[in-house]
Amino acid sequence: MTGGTDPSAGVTRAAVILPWEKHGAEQPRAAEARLAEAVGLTASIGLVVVHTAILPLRARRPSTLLGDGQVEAQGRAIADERIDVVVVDAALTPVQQRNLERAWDCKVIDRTGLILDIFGERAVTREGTLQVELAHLEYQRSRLVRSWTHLERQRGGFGFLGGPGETQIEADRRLIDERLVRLKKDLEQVRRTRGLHRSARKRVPFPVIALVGYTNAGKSTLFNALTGAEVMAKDQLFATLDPTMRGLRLPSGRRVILSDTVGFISELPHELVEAFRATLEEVAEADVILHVRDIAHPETAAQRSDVMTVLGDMVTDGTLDPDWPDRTIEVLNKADLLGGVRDVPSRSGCVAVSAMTGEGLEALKAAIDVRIAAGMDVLDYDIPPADGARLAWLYEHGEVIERADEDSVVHMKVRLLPADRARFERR
Ligand SMILES: Nc1nc2c(ncn2[C@@H]2O[C@H](COP(=O)(O)OP(=O)(O)O)[C@@H](O)[C@H]2O)c(=O)[nH]1
Ligand SMILES: [Mg+2]
Repeated sequence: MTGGTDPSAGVTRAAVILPWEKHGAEQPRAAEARLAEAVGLTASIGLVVVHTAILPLRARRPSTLLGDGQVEAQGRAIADERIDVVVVDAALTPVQQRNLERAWDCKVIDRTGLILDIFGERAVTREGTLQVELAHLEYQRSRLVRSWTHLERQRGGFGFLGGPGETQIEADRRLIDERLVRLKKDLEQVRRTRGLHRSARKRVPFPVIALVGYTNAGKSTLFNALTGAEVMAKDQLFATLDPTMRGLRLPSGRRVILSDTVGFISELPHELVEAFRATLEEVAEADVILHVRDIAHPETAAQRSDVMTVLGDMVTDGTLDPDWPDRTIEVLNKADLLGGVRDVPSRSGCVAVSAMTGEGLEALKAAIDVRIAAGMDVLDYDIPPADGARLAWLYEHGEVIERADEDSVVHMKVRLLPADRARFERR
């Protein structure tokens, strides 16, 4: 994030404003849920949200989107709260964005801009980074063009001679176009060699558990509750290590790595779909997928099918193995809001929990253990007693089911992950 920061406090103070068009009877709750999502997204890039508002939209004013009275009232709150950045949870034209920045004397970003920031921070793979950069440049380019035509219109009669603004924007546009061409080439190249990269990355020493689900479903809360980490939610700004991966020991004693991913976002702007998919790549690498759901959300069923559809599409384009449902546990989170885990209707493959109260977490860990074991191979190895290193390796990475020691050989029966089996047999 750029924009005004308060160096003494070390935080960027943000407001989140949701322009809301009235439709449908259910709307107050839907608006609250949408605002909560936008607040969650804003907080996820380290901004501190100190002011929020839901503003009914009567007409979409071309100059500011919002009405004059709304702009003024928000301006007072923004000054009072010493706000550095305002997130407007809507699509703003470049003109609207600029006019609001002038009226409020602070940085203004719209929904697409915010989401691009989040993706930019969270893209891990080379392909993901390129994909996000591509979406970012296309966004910038569209802003350039539109603000240029606007300036031309303002300049009126003498615009046809081409002012300094025009040549500058032409030059910027050319630069962006060149960069776009290069990016697309790089992206093609990376895609062609994707298989190679993937097998190289497969060498993480422990099984990986990926959390997926909508923003605000409780992924980070669950991540913290399971790993006992306190840093995530509030201190993200100061975290130097990758805050999205952390180790965890399961009831069996097995160590795994938990990986928090970018959340699904309602009504994802069309031009960001590819970039979002790219951030989900780590899911394809995971040994177990935890699909975290907010079962108290008004649209919980629609959210679930969105997640299933996107994962299904990843199978179609070859990014995800078709067996992913076998490796997935549906986590029915926020059970406390429905009266506790016993009051949540459940099916097999689902575990009801409350990441907030901790209820159900032991059952969830046990379920993860079962999933991992189900994906393991049971193997027999004969190892010379002197080969302590290989024996130790099996204890460290596998589950020893039986051991029979003879003078010249140790018979071992162990459960190993397919990847570990390959690694062991290569030694
Ligand atoms: N009542 C309740 N709230 C929860 C629970 N888990 C998370 N939350 C809240 O839901 C909001 C979003 O949580 P967060 O972990 O940031 O969601 P993420 O976007 O999926 O990472 C926060 O305000 C959490 O405090 C839960 O089990 N019960
Ligand atoms: Mg989160």
